Amino acid sequence: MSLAKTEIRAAAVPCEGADLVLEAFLRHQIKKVFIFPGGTIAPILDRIEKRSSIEIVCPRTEQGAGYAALGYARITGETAVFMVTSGPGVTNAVTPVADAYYDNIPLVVITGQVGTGDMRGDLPVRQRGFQEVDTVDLMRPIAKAVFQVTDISELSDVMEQAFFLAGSGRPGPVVVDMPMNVQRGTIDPAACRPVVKRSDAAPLAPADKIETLAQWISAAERPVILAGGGVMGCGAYQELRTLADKYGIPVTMSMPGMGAYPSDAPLSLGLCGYAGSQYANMAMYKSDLLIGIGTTFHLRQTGSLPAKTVEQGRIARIDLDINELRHSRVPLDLDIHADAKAAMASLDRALQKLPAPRTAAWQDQIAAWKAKYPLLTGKPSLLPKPQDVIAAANSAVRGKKVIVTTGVGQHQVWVPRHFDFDAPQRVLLTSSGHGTMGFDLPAAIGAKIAEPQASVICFVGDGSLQMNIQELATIVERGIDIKIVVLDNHALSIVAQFQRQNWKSHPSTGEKYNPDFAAIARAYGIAAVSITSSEGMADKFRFALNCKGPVLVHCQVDPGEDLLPMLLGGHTLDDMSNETSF
Ligand SMILES: Cc1ncc(C[n+]2csc(CCOP(=O)(O)OP(=O)(O)O)c2C)c(N)n1
Repeated sequence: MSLAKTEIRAAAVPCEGADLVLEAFLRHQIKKVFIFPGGTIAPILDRIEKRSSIEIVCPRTEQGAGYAALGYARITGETAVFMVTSGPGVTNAVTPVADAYYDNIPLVVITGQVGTGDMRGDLPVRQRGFQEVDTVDLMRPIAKAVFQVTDISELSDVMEQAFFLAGSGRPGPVVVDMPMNVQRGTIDPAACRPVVKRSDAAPLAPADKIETLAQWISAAERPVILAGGGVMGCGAYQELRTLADKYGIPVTMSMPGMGAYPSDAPLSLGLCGYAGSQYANMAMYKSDLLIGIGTTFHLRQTGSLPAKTVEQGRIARIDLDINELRHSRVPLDLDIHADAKAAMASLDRALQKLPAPRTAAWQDQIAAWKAKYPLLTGKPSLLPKPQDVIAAANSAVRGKKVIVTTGVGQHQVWVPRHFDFDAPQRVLLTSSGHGTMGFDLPAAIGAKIAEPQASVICFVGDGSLQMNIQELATIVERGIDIKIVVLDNHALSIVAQFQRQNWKSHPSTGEKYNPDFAAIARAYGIAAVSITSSEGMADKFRFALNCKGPVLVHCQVDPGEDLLPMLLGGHTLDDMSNETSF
């Protein structure tokens, strides 16, 4: 894209704070900004529009803009820019910022703020400026860094730091709060604090620890790799495949790690943890060497008994974040502070000099567990099973490059169980750490903007869809070709299941009235298909997912389906529950 209009700025001396923000965007080759407008962000929007070719993407709410930015960042691998106005714009932005923090997504967030003269500061009053809110304190616990620029001469260097911090090391959101008078203030660029270019180098995999791990792998009889979002973040798919395939090591994945290794490969164990399969969890539990790569060993992956993650065996962990290693939830026998890609390449070199592990018997054992504990697809019912819906969609797009987004709930788990992932060809975007309903639709929009050639499918529960359903308008307005598959069970079913399991009833989560989502889609101008029976479902999916233009597929699915098996609190990984809550 040509950024020719930006040269106009160079001639303007002195310049305004808003020009300096734009200049930082251009220095970092920002091509799109995701925003929801308001008065205190208007000066920067004006500059972007008049003096650059950067595209302003404006969904219908701050959450919509935030999640579109996250989808865009995940797919491009670049830092995305998300801008909101002060006050309610900021408070609405909190949730996507938290998502970026917990799921390591590089994001620069520009928040408008009242002028410095209108700020409450340390006064014991609630508010001085209209739409004033304490952005710094609100964002501090959910951002890698938060800046408030009160001196225009520091603005350019603060922006530089923001981009550096967002994208370096373990990525995340960085917030820059911009008071109105700083955006509109003027300065001679020569008077600005110089912009310091920062760089960092990923920690080198320590040779002695790599050697130790290589020896452990060589001697292991039952090794398992648990690949997490860190493998996806650094694009180390090939290194992981080399390690697993060359040395016969089965691979399981966390939700953010799905696709790091192909779901349908013989050594794949798919999703692990509370919602994974019994065979994946069995393999972790019975392993003699569990190797976590770019994963937090979160409660959701290893259960509530961290000291009993493996029955008898060693645990090694490779991570870029030293604090994660120092404060590992699961006790470690070996920690390796390194970038996953570099560490796996070093590990392969070290393993080449050692006898390969003998894992044939282990692989046979895992095949036996796969046969004994197949993924359940529920009892027959009149309405289609959600698992079958996802499997039908999976078959309909076989061979295509596909990006999948989800909401949060049962459907979020059925997707990695029944849809095949294989990055970078088939990628899953989902809200993992923060687990936010409403991530689904806007993240799909951002993903499609990032990669227009890919097929983008948004699997969404009826509850999650209604969190950001207004983004159907953005889809139409921008002509975005995404396919939306609504799994409508008239329930907030994962919570309903939890309630029934514990208290035998499901107040406020079951038997929800829902509108005809297909009719709603048509009202927005989106083609829609309704599915109420398994008969002909495969053909409907083949048509809906492969035609041109956005389509919403409204599937009425069996409300009597539990997410099973499930790893409940207080149980070890070999002991998932199959007990229905109904
Ligand atoms: C913003 C937000 N509010 C509340 C929750 C708690 N919650 C998790 S899943 C869920 C129900 C989701 O329902 P639906 O999207 O229909 O998915 P289903 O479980 O039926 O597949 C709720 C209420 C959440 N994760 N996010």
